[in-house]
Amino acid sequence: MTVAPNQDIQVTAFMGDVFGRDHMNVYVGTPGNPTSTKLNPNLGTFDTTSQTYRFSSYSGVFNPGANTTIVITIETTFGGANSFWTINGIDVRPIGLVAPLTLTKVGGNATVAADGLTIDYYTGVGAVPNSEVTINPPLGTVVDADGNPGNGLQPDADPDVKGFQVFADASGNFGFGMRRPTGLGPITISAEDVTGAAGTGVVGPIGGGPLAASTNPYVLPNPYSQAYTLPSVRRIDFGPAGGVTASDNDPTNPLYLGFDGSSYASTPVNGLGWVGAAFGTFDRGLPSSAVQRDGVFGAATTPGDFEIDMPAANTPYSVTVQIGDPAFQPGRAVRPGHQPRDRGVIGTPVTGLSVPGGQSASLTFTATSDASGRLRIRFGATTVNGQRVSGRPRPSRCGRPRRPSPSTARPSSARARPPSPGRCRPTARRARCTRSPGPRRGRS
Ligand SMILES: [Ca+2]
Ligand SMILES: [Ca+2]
Ligand SMILES: [Ca+2]
Repeated sequence: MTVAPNQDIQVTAFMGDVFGRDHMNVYVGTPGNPTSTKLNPNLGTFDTTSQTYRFSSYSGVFNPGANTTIVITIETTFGGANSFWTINGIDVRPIGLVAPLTLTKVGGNATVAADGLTIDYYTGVGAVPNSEVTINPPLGTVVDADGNPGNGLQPDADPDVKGFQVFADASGNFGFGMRRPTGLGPITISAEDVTGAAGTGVVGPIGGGPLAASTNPYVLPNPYSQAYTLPSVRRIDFGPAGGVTASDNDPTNPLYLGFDGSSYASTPVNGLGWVGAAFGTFDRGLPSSAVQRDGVFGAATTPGDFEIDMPAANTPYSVTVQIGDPAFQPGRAVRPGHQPRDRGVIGTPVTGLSVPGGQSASLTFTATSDASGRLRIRFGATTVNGQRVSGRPRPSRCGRPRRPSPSTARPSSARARPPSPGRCRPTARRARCTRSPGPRRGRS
């Protein structure tokens, strides 16, 4: 097709079928080299085989240089479950004709805590009336397809299309709710009409080649950036993703963050997770409490290091862990500890704690963040149900680092002393702790 030379153009390919398609590529090139530049960044971009959606819309930005003709080529490559390519529509337009969408955070654009729990609402204007807009934040999860927190969470407005869509109203306005990430970000929230007609944020990335625009991915004018801080208190309920998570009347953080055996990525991306490995989860169901019923486990030969990024460096934090398994037989050994590690996390190991099946133990100790604000806690031959980190030494209160109240603060010598397994605090129900004659081999 004919295009104006020497200006950035956006190409949007809408691909799919009622049958699954896979291993498809879309190229943008010139008559002399039609497959020089690939739109899709990888072979999975347009895959719909074994997905819940049947269509995928994807955009990228190209610059044809002195060429006035571009060629778009669609192919299906060897492999995959399907040997046909299909395409439903293509939109090509100068980047200046991508109608700008404007996003606004309800309540004002503010820096908020990356708690992984709170849902923030955003409104958008400038869309084509009654159009379909894909909301695509790099972190966080879009969970509400309208701008109304009072009517529950509306699901993805178009399950047939990859990603989370919302519909604009007759005036081109739309809204959505997004659950905060656990990482520090910051993030640019992208929103784009599935046809490519309007957008804000980031377009692409494309697979690359000589026609790639000068920035890849391409940032549209006036993007919306959301900044975060790391929370001063983290409460984590380990268990399968999407499982039951606990809540109570804690005045600071009434909700626990559900977390599975996923790996730590980085401070900006997730701010917490298991270092260097991913672990399995279990859920024994009722009648155990939401915290106790499920957890993460590892084998005796594979200790688990859980890292949490906290806002303050070189600061003592109170850490409470709850350990046990509602279903396991007596004799299982657990060895929690926060141990010297290769990245400067320091602490004294706690060893020999044994929690019989059907019981759990709560253990509180102080750990000091390193120069980057990181805490790392090692669990050996254990399962862990939940974890809380806060700046006060008492697990029943919330607070900020370095400011324990006089009535609750322990002497510094007591806070620095390693906890004894025999002193651990009983949990709410029938849990108790016993001193083990020594570490025993755990099973999972
Ligand atoms: Ca809603
Ligand atoms: Ca969708
Ligand atoms: Ca749990």
